[in-house]
Amino acid sequence: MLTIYSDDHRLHHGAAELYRGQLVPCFEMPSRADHVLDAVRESGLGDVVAPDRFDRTALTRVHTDDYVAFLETAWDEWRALGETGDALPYVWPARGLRRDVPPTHIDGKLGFYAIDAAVPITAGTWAAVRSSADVALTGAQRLIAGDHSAFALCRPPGHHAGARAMGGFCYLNNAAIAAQHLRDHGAQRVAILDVDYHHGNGTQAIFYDRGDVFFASLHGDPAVEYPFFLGYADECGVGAGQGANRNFPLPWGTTGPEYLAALDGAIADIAAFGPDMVVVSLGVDTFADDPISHFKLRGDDFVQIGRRIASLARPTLFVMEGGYAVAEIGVNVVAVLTGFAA
Ligand code: FKS
Ligand code: ZN
Repeated sequence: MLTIYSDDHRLHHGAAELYRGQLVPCFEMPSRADHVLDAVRESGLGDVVAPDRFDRTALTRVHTDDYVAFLETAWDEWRALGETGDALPYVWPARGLRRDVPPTHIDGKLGFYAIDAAVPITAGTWAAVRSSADVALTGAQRLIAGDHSAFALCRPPGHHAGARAMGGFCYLNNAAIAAQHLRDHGAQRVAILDVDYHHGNGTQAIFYDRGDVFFASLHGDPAVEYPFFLGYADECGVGAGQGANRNFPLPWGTTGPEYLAALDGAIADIAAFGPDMVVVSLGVDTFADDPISHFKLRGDDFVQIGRRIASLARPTLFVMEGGYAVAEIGVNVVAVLTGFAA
């Protein structure tokens, strides 16, 4: 299995995020990707290659033009205020406020285009974000070219980003952009399986009214877990997308066997949908020692995830999402990938 990776991810390194009333160092940090890359290289999984550059139009197949334009210029607009620290939103168009008029001031734009404050914008954020999408698109292109699998070692992650919103460390939705690229270049039906600990609200919302892209997600119950406002079991899709969305909210403390039982359900749904190709939003923050999550998966559980995905017997693109136990993130990612490849 080929891994696609770019050092450009380093250009995005937020200083701090708000966590329980304190500013703490960002959990989503460059060393995460370094550990995954090291583990991939040690594993003998296959070669590591640089991404190709894709047209901006590959991004606007999923995101709105005004949102991409916001991401492209946000840092320059922030710097023009005389600021040198990270740009962060602080006000949002919540209930009772207008969300039909995009503000022109950067402070307003940051909130208009964000679902939360976990999305610092730095001088290098756009370059890193664009490169992260290129990594996913290059992986998708490998499947189109006939490869059976590929691993897009993306950073920053993507699954919380909606068509017109950033959030939860995510700016462009790499998995959604890759899935759309597969649709645009041959695949009639694509399934996205999201095994990150957090619900992939952005991916769900992007494809919610479509019958050609199936979305299944296993995640911490949104009643008690970020992103809180999407990810319940009764969200099944609308219109042409009715029945093409499936959520498996799971309680804090979920163990490997319990998780794998739910995964069997998701795999069965995907098999019934009959996709030509599969995209996996691969987060390993389901790990027992993850500092911000509450599942109890370990070692062989990750191998089993990979094996079950392989049972679908479809060309499969793995797209890196979360995982914050930095020292173990590489081992856990490689466990999924080698479980798939075995
Ligand atoms: C800690 C509280 C939680 C936001 C959590 C975001 C999780 C991101 C992720 C992704 F895959 F996108 F990276 N804050 N401050 O793991 O789902
Ligand atoms: Zn996560």
